[in-house]
Amino acid sequence: MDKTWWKESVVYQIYPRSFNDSNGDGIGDIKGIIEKLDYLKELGIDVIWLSPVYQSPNDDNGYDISDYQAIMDEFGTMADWEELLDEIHHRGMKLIMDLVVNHSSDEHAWFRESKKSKDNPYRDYYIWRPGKNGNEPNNWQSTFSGSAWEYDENTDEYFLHIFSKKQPDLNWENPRLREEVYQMMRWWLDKGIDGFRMDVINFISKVPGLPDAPNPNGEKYVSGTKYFKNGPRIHEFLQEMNQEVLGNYDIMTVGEMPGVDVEEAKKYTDLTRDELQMVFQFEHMDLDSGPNGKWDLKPLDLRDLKNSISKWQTGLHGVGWNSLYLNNHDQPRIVSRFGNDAAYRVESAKMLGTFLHMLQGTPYVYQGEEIGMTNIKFDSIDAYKDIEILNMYNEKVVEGNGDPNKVMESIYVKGRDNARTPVQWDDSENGGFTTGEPWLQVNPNYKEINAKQAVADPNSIYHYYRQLIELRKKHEIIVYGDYHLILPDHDKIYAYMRTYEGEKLLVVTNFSEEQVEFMLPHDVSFEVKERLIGNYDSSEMNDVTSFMLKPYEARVYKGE
Ligand code: TEU
Ligand code: CA
Repeated sequence: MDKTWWKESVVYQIYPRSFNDSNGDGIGDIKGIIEKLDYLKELGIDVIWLSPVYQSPNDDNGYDISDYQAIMDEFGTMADWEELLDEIHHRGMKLIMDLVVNHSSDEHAWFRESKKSKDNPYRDYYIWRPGKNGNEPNNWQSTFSGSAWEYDENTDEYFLHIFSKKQPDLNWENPRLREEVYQMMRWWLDKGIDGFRMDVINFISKVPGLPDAPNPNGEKYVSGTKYFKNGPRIHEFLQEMNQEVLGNYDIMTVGEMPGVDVEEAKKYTDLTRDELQMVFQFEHMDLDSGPNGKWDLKPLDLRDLKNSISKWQTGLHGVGWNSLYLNNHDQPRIVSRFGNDAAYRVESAKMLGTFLHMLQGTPYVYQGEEIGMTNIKFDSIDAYKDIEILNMYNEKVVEGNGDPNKVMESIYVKGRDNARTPVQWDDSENGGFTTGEPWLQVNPNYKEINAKQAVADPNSIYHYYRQLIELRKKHEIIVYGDYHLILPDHDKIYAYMRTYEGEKLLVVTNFSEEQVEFMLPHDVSFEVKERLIGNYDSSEMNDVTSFMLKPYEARVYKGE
């Protein structure tokens, strides 16, 4: 397996609006990020992924871009951004930017032109269709509720928007559009950035004809995902992008790909195919949803997690490369989700970090994860800001007859604002995030959970993450070793073995608040040499054939 820097790196995701506010307007900004770079360096971070900082009307917090080559005023200036890049590079870290080119904002100059007339030169930058029998061109549903089509009176046609109606989909069938995107990408790369995270990049090729999706229950709108995920020309487009842009730079690339499976992911990440290096897949994030989508709550069965992760670990081994994540700005906080954010917050956060960081792949840490930030419960829907939450609530409760308590419960468990409350830096007002009024309320637990406390406490989640990251730098087996699941049927213990050049790593994690006994299966041989890390004090050694695990305990042993 080829060794490269991006396989050996640990990435930290910054969602700038919620990271750190330097000027008291309640909104995180670029200068605020610069103030915290030493904190990230000390954590051991190699690469920073910055969620969008481009000019945007913020219908979807920057994922609706009106100018790809300008910085959002609220976040600062291009000079601030250049300083940020310099400061990151000075510290020996790298910066990857978010690339959002499945759609733009409806306020982008291209779309303003495109709307003007059917023969405008920019018309075909977007996906316009006439209505069908007085209705939308097809029955696809928007990710953010309602139809995926918006009617425009001026030209009497509809445009496609898989996300909000302020996020019209770009038409990748148009070679002029593709060339403009490539130029823009080169412009950023020539400024010295180190790669891209590509937003829903597996959605850019749509099935020609944009057919209606099957609708057995006669609903108004239904998911059209199968007509645009991993679409017919997707590999061609990515190969072209690689040839025109990516392949000419030493950079890191990761494609966000809802609905991708292992077989497709092999194609995307097999380096000999010249597409991308990694994908963000969602299988493990969908295990606690029922058949009706993310708001259909279902408890996690640990065996499902084992099946899914193991399939990805072995499937991509030697072919492509995994990204490893449990959090991002779209997902609830993992300690509240797969852990226990009350009695065992510290223990379970460390256990989940251990589970993830000992796998093969490139780990991503989302802001606040390293201090064990938790989900939020606002009493009123009015305190929420996320367009997905607000549209869903409106559709189900305001316009429909859904039970408001049930809907609020699903928002508490799955809403994206769980991940977006401001980072808790210290125990001063607003957690030290801002001296003003924060754009989204700070989680009231900031007095207890904050970075200042975590840095000062050697037993904190922060220092534990720092050690996990350090171990990855010291032991090649953590990066490159292959993976074997052990105890596949156990419903509380997730244990696996890594092997590399005659060495072995044994990772044992307890996903429950019960004491459980671990027993090494008879057909697995392992001789302990060293205990690498664990989330409880444990002097007891060295026989690992059987031992008791405390609630949410995690242990990692090196041996042969
Ligand atoms: O998300 C794409 C995506 O499909 C999801 O993660 C989505 O947010 C979730 O399924 C909703 O339930 C990306 C961005 O990460 C997200 O923040 C944007 O809103 C979206 O694309 C549109 O740009
Ligand atoms: Ca600010």
